[in-house]
Formats: sequence, C-alpha cells, structure tokens
Amino acid sequence: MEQRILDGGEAILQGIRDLGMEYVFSSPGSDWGSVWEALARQKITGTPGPAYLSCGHETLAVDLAFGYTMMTGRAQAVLLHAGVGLLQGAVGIHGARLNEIPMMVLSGESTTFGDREDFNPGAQWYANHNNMGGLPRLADPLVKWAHQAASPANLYELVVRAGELAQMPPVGPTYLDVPIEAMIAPWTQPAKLRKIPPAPRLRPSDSDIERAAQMLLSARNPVITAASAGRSREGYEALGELAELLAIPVVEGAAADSTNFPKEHPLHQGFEGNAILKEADLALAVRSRTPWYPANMGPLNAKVIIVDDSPLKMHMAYQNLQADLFLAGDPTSSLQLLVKALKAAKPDAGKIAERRARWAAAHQHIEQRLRAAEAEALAKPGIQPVKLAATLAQSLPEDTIYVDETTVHGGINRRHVRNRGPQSYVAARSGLGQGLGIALGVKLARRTQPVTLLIGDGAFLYNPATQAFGFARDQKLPFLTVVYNNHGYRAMRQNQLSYYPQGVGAKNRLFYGEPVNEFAYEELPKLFGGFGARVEDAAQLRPALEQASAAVKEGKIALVNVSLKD
Ligand SMILES: Cc1ncc(C[n+]2csc(CCOP(=O)(O)OP(=O)(O)O)c2C)c(N)n1
Ligand SMILES: [Mg+2]
Repeated sequence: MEQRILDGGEAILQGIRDLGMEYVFSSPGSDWGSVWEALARQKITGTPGPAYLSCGHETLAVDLAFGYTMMTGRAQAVLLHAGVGLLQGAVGIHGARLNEIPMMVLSGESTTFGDREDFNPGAQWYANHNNMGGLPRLADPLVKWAHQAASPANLYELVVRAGELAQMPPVGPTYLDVPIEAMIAPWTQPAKLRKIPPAPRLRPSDSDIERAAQMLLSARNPVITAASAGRSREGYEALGELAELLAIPVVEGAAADSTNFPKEHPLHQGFEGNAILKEADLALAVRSRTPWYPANMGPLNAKVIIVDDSPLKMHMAYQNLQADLFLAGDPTSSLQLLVKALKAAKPDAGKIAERRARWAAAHQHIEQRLRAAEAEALAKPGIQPVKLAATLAQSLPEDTIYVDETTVHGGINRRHVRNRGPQSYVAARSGLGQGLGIALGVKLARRTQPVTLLIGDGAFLYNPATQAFGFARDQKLPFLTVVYNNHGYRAMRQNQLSYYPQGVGAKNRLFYGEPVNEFAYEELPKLFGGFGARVEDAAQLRPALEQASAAVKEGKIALVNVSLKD
C-alpha cells in the first residue's frame, strides 16, 4: 500500500481536482517535483483527477488551455517553469487576458536559494532564477491577479482562489507563484474540502432589460454588432433568436474571434459594420471590446447598448464605447432575457416584416458579390487567396472547425470560408505564434470534428511547430494546417506602402520588412508520420486538400503549403 504523503504538491493537485479542471498543461522545470509525485500517487491509487499533458513549449501549453477553454468555457491549469517559463508563455497569457479566457497559471521559485541546510533546490535557482522582486512582479501586467503562495498553511486555498478568480467576471488568466519550499513542506488537508461551483452568472436588472427592450422596439433602424457572442452555442443561439425576433441585421466586426451568426442568414450583413452603423438609430454591441474603428467614429447618430460581462475593459488602455445603456452580466443570459421581454411586448409584425425584406435584399447583394468574386478567382490562373478560401469549402468536410492565424487574408477567410454553425470559426487574436496551440486545444475539446488551421507563412514561423506536431502525434490529435504562403510578411509591405505610397520603397520595390526565411513547410509533418504537400498549380489545390483531409481522417497530421498568387 502506498503511503499517503501530504505535502504542498498534493495541496496543489487537490486544489486543481476540486476546481474540476480536466487538464494540467505543462512545459516543465525543476520546480515541479512534488506535483509530479502527487500525480504519480494519483495514478497508483486510481484517484480521479486532471490529466497531465507535457507540451514541450510554454506557448503550446498556454494555447492548448486557450483553445480548449474557448470551446468548452471551462478553465484549465497551466504549469510553467519559474520566471523563464512564465516569460516564454507571456504572449499567450497576454492573449488570454485580452480575449478574456480564464486560466490558472502557476510557476515556481526557490526562496532559500540553497542556503537551507536540509534542502538543496539546485544551483540553477541561485544562478539563473534569481528574480528581484519575485515572480508576481513579472506576471502582474499579464494577468488580472498575481500572488505568491509562501506557506503550505494556505497553499490549497490559494490554488482554489486563483482558479475561482480566473472564472469570475471579468474572466481572465490568474497567476500563482509557488516556492518549492512550500511544495515540499508537509501539508495538512483542511477540515473542509469542497467541489468548487461554477462561477455565478450575473445578470442585468429587470429595469435595464426593460429599458433596452423599449429602445429596441421603438428603433427604426437597429443594428447588432457582435464579436464573441458565439463563443458558446447558447450565446450563438440567443443572438440568433433576438435578431430573428425583430429582424435586426447583424454585422460581425473585424475583431470578431468566433462565429456569432450564420453567414448565410438573410439578416447577416457581412464583416464591415461602419456604413451600416452610420445609418443606424440604435446599435446593440454584443460581447464586443472594439465594436467599431476608429473608436471615436462609431454609430454617431445612434443610441448605443453594450451587452457584455464587464463592458469597460480594465486591461485595455483605450476604449470608447459611447454607451447609452450597459447590460452588464453574462451576455447569453442578457440576450435571453431581452428575447423574453420583447416577446411579452408583442412587437409590431408589419414593421418587422418590412425590415426583414429590406435586409434580406441587402444580404442578397453581399452574397452575389461574394459568389461573383469566387467565380472570377476560380476562373483565373494561379491561386488567388479567394480561390483558396473557396476551394476549402469544396474540399473539406462541412463540419470543419476553422482556426485562423492569417493576417492580410483574415477578411477573405471570414467572407469566403464556409464554416457552418456555432463554434465553427476561431480567430487567434494575440501576438503571432499561437495558432497551432489554439488549434490543438480546439481539437482536444472536439475530438470527433475535423479541425483546420489557416495560417500565414510568417505566422507559421512564430509557432513552436515541431513541438505542436509531436504533441499532436502523441496525443492522437490529427488536424490539418493550410499555409497561406505569400512568401513573406505582406502586412509589413502594406504598412510601408500605406505610410509612403510614393516612397523610395514603392518606386524600387524595396520592402525591408517583408522577407522571411522560408523553408519547405510541407516536409515538417512527415517527420511526425504525417502528410505534407506543396501546391503551386491551381489544378493541384483541390486534390491536395482532399488527400490531406483523408490523411487527417486516418489519424495523421497534415499540412498543405499553398503558394499564393498576389
Ligand atoms: C509576436 C508578434 N511579432 C510580430 C508581429 C507583427 N506582425 C503582424 S502581421 C506580421 C506578418 C505576418 O506574416 P504572415 O503570417 O505571412 O501574414 P501576411 O503578412 O503575409 O498576411 C507581423 C510580423 C505580431 N503580430 N506578433
Ligand atoms: Mg505571408
């Protein structure tokens, strides 16, 4: 019989268990010996608890948590190494903060640096991990709460607190620094362990809901703009029901990170809201941090209702929402309450039918333009980005979930990729390098659905690709990567041209910001038993995508490197 040793490592694992977290995503370091011991005990004793996944890179660990939580809404634990691991994962953590993804990040340190007679943490803690001011100081700008758990006396409670806080609105990453000294010390289990309940769903007051309903009913020309309303199926459905009920057009802003409303729906008015918002007399911005750009333009002639958990974002330096009314609280609940109030008010059916017809005609126009652009691209030689996006629809399964880490092609993908239904599109909106990890996190959450990552060639080079493909192989998470290869950082060229359209660079085609150190990206998955293809010729595009898709179905990772024209 294994002896049950209770120490700080056990306290951490017990906290993660009681938080109901399914995964510990880690890129390890010598801080975590006692947690590994606790995990070994968990296995040997058959105790239910989280799965530990070693990721090989901090970006991957953080982004697996990001992608998984994006799909499930359930926060996970991330174990990094000291200050260096925390800093390596910083861009992903920053992305989680920006996009309000809850996660609990832990890393360790030594507070005695080898001076304690009975404890040698290793010389590296003295020589390399000797951070003035401690680790919470490093984490502070990246997370909503950062603290050190200095003693085993309340280590369990602090883990629980970090996990609970991450999930409490405004949701986001939290950070706990756990000294090794606290982890190896004896820990007495508290008298009361509890299963942590889900974060409460806060909701707006009845009077605010009533006021919003009245504003919507009396508006002549209301518009909905949404960015993250569709992160959950319920949010997507609630938004759909509201739009349907009053025939309100929906635009998804450039900052949309999920699919919020069916693109093929007659009320969908595309991905560029400024013109519509200019004409509107009421704008309902749903879960949208930056609903229009520039911020000081916005819907100047409209009243503005903001529907969001916590509408004014403390983590953003600047925001100008021009709000007349806030519906603060769980956005899905707010939308559902609005629907209920509007149904009870018996809206004017004639006015709604007229509005529906007007927007259906406008939608038709948009659709015609998109289909014409696709027909034109398909007829031309070479592979234009529109041709690639349209061919994806012809070649890949209908239930594919797309993760997008392209830059100049982002707008094209939003318009032309045929993702269907809720949670079928995720944009990686952070620093570059997160796409592969997010795609894997999405796949982990949706093992039975095909996942395809659309990624720029430059963005691909920022990703820990070898680690991601190795992880995918070992964890049996096959997915497809399509590289939008325009042989460089096109966005950088465009940037230079926009500042200096007649400049020396423009005249001589000298764009110093554009080149990348390209390699045969398609070779990489082959090292991991996967499928790779390079496509230069348009005739090869569909067969290559179909072959890649078949390989994924067989359980392999796949990559198609598509050489784009223009
Ligand atoms: C971590 C990080 N470094 C640098 C940038 C700046 N940046 C934005 S877009 C871009 C180019 C990306 O290249 P690619 O994926 O090929 O897209 P393209 O510009 O060709 O559309 C760069 C370097 C960034 N967003 N994040
Ligand atoms: Mg590029």
